[in-house]
Amino acid sequence: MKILILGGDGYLGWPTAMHLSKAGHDVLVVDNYLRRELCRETSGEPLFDVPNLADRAILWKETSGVSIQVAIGDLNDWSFVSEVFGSFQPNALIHYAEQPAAPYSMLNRRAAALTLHNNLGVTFNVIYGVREFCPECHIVKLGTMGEYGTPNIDIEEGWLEIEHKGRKDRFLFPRQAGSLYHTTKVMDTDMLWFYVRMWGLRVTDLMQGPVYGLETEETGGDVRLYSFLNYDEIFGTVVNRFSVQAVAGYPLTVYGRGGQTRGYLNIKDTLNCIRLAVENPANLGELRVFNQFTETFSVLELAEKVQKVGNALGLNVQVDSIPNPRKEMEEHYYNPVHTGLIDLGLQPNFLTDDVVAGILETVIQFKDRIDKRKFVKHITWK
Ligand code: USQ
Repeated sequence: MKILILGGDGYLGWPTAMHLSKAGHDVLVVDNYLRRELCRETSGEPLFDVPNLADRAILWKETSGVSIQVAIGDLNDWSFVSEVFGSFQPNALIHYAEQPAAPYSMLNRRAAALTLHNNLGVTFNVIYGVREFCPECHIVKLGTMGEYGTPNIDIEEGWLEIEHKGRKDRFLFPRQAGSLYHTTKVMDTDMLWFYVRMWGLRVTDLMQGPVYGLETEETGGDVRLYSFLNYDEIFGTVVNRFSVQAVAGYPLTVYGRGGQTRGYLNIKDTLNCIRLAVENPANLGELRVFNQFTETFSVLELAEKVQKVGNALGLNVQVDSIPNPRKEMEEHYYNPVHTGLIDLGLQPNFLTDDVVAGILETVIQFKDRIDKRKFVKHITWK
């Protein structure tokens, strides 16, 4: 298939490009380096430098023999979208091209506005790009489990049948996001669902939990092919942050009581889920939703796991509870369904001690580059 990867420079974009090109697809990655710019602006540089897309594509060609095409530009700019969609004519596109950090979206008005305009503007242009240039193209959109929040009922896979006063209908599962970033994903889903109903688009919306890890089948242990490892308070996600804190000898920053439970997945499983979704497309006129995670943990359970494995590696890992900068429930019910991707054939890579050790060992190679000032920046939701 001809596959466009929008946001192809990101934590997931580049590994996805390697994975799908290795699987035999014709891949074009698109990015405007926004994430790199925002990381620099907020002193959130990743643990090690990552080459730009053109250089990564050359490196990938040298190591795998497989080509990835690159286009640099802003998907909020319609003329750029027209050029890319019109000339490439994709069969499928993976839409990662969003400002991905919840804390960044809560930083100040400017950051909030950027998140809103970028995320919704790109989704809107993608919808128009598909309608105008490739109406049968399958849109695979990265949503988030955070769209659902933490309701006191089981979370279904996207849809809920409701019986009201003796009548029944099927609706999108109620959503109540916990940050402006997560709210833009709710709005994306609503916009996609609207155009699925109006224009018969073909869409898969992946409600993904926080991802961890760097190593994939394609990197083969070559750190030059690794993605960004962010560990700062804004762009770092919890397992990756705890791993860097463990290596730095910095007490793991559990927010509040640490009972916040989420569905997590290994970066390898993100790639498998994306490939399964692309290779088994939704129908025209269908908004298909999958809950994309493999196991649930509380934050405290994650900290204890990293502590146990870190100590076995000779690190002295402490766990701290710090005031929660976010507004979220620290004790809550959490039982999301996640059978759709398993039914398509996903075979999960769980968060075993070996996987945690692998992340810690990678971080240890870059121990000297850890800047402890990045761990806590006091960005609050208030
Ligand atoms: N947390 C801590 N200590 C830390 C960092 C985080 O206790 O040092 C807690 C947070 O309060 C939260 C949980 O860990 O309860 C997860 O936080 P996170 O920063 O790993 O993830 P989050 O901000 O929710 O966002 C990440 C990705 C986002 C994706 C989302 C999936 O950045 O792009 O959409 O995970 S989900 O969380 O399911 O919404």
